Amino acid sequence: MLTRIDHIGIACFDLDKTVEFYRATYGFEVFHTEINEEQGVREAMLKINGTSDGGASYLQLLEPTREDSTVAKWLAKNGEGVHHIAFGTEDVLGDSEAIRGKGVRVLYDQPRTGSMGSQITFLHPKDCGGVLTELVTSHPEH
Ligand code: CMX
Ligand code: CO
Repeated sequence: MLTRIDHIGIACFDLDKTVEFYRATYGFEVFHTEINEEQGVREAMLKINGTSDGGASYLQLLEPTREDSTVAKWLAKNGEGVHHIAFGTEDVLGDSEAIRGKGVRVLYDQPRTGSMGSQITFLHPKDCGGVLTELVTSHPEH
């Protein structure tokens, strides 16, 4: 069951500059940074709220690490902006399989590693009204 907004993914050309915008404008601080080579991104997670069941919500700021990454391709076409939304679930594989059964393309057969040790998959934006949609099962610590 999808129970919350896990994060909103925002693509940018310059991660440090974008982090500074969110700090100076809203007071959001960086909770975590990492490079995900498989996804081709350097990212900063800004924690917006925490909840008692461990299901926090974040902004995920994304800068491409290589020319052929999906985010680089998207930035070249669209410029900076909202790239995807992500719903949280305790069972990313089970929920994605159920959604696949409704005729929505799921991009991965098995969940892959996302931010902070989470397990993630994506739904094709063309089957979701133009919204690239990620499903996330957080690492138990987050
Ligand atoms: N939101 C909405 N539509 C999108 C999109 C996005 N983020 N990315 C691509 N599209 C649309 C394009 O506009 C295009 O539409 P048109 O045919 O009408 O022009 C269509 O989808 C195909 O786009 P494309 O540029 O040819 O891109 P690809 O098909 O090569 O890749 C996708 C699209 C969704 C398969 C790819 O972006 C993907 O695999 N995404 C999942 C992984 C990812 O995004 N990783 C980065 C984030 C990591 C994280 O969150 O941790
Ligand atoms: Co994401």
